[in-house]
Parts: sequence; C-alpha cells; structure tokens
Amino acid sequence: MILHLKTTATEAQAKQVAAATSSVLFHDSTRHVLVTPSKLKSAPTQFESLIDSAFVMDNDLQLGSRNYIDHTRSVKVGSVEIGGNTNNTILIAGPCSVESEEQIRESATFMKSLGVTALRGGCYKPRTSPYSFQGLGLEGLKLLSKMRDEFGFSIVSEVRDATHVDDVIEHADVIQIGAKSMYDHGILRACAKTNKTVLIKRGFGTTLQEFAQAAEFVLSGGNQNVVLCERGIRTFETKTRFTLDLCGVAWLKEYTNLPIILDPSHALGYRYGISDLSKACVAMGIDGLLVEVHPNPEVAKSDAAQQLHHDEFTQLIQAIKPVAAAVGRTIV
Ligand SMILES: [Mn+2]
Repeated sequence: MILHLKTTATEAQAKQVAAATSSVLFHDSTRHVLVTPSKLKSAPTQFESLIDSAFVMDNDLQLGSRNYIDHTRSVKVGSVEIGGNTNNTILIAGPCSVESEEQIRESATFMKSLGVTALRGGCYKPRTSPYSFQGLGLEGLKLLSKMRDEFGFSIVSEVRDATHVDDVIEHADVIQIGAKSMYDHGILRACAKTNKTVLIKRGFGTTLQEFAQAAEFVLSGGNQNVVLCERGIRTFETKTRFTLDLCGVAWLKEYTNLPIILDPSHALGYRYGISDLSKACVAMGIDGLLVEVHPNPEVAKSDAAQQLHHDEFTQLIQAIKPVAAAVGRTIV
C-alpha cells in the first residue's frame, strides 16, 4: 500500500507511521510518501488524521504500478521529455564502447548531423570474459562529457558495479544500469539518491516482476526518474543472441507507469535485422529506442557483430519514421 501523508505532517510524524507500518519512507518534494509491505491492505486507524490518500496494491509492484499512477510518467532524457503527455520516441545511439577520442568524436559528429540528441557509449564494460576489452573507465566518461560540451548531447552511460557508480552519476545525464548489474543493490540505492534519470536494463534471466521490482528500489529511494529497457532474454534459441521479449513489453505497458525503451541491438546480436526489429519496436508505441552504431564496426572492441555502420543507421531512421507516424508518435 502507498500512503500519501498530508503536507502538514512533520518528518517526525512520518517516521513514526513508517516505523509502525514497516514502510519505506521518502519525500517526493510535495509530501511524505510511505510504501508499506503489499500485504497491508488498510491504513492504520491511529494515523488516519495524518493520511491524505491510500493506494492498495496487490503485490510489490507499487510506485511503478498503473494502479498508483494510471499513465506513463514523464521523464527527461537530457532536455527531451518522454512519457507524460508527449508522444515522443527518443533515439539513443552510439557505439557499444568509448574506445578513443577519435572514435567517439566521429560518432558524435555523425549523430549530431542526424539530429540525434542522446549519445550512448560504455566506459565500464561488463564483459563475459576477463580477457575482453573492459572499457576506458573514467577517461571514457571524460571524453563523453567533452562531447556533451561540444555538441550539446545528453549522455547515456552504463554502470557495471558500485565502485564507480558515483563517477557515472557525475558525468552522465542518464545512468544506465546494465542487464548484468540490475540486481546490484549498491548501484540501485546509489541511483535512488540522485535525481538523474536511471535506465534499468532487464537481466536476460529476469522475470517481468523482478524487473519492475528493481525499479521500485530506485523509486522508493526518492528518485522518480526511472525508465525500463527491454534488451532480450535468454531462451532455447541460439541462432540469435537473445530473444527480444515484445510480449513482456506489452505487459510492462499495461501494468507499469514507467517509460519503456527497447534495445534491439543487444537482443539480436547481429546487424542484419536491427532495422526490421526497430520498426517492430516503434510500432508498439514505445518511448525510446537504443541502438548501437559504430564508425567502423568491423574493428569495434566490443559487440562488433551487432553495431550498425553509419549508412545503415541513416536508413534505419528513415525506416522507423513512417512507422512512428502511423502509431501517432514522433521520433526525437
Ligand atoms: Mn554493447
């Protein structure tokens, strides 16, 4: 259950209700909000005079639930709003990894020429092998900051573990929590303390309920700027890298109030079908699309097989625009 306290309730009173109901407490800038364990179905009568409204939930999908907020929340990606009253589908694009200043500048120059406003690039790579390229770390984040300053992008970059979460929060506009890190409570709690937008990727073995509950850690810590990103789950199929779960996207749209971004690149794992998949994603009326693009994918230090060449990405944008228009959305 979610309890909104009256704006006149003091911090001490809020803490008292929280202790009595075993609730998580945060302040959403207008009022104290308490989230009780979902088994609590009615507000305790002794605190009735402090409570403004109560929302009863049937499970621990609470702050992110449509039963709490019956529309998609408005969240900012840099200066661009998604969700809320907008029909925006934001394009987030760039290389898998920041590899050098020349490479990221070439990417940035190209993205700017296409009107892309959100540049992505990994600096701490959660690789499956310790012998693969691990990313440039802080040096990479500084290069991304430089690209923001020079070109005006918002920067999307990934956190791999809690040791550098503060560096990513400092340098990025959108903190991406990777599929392999979304259970890391150190990262989730650190992201809850900032107001920057947090993009949570679904783990490839994560159920939809677990995925939505990862977002609850950030929301209940006080940061309401959360978006969910489906990027493929592991199935019996081995011909593609993962299986993009569009059924799961339908569920997320129906039951959660968070903007949804899709990542076809990591799902398929190969260049050849990214454009077709992107059209399918956009047709679902999603809030954003995240695509890996590299100036020279053949020599990319990570995810070489799936990153698009620049001309392929130009064609992808042309391909998705009429699909977006057909479902009443605008690519931004
Ligand atoms: Mn990648």
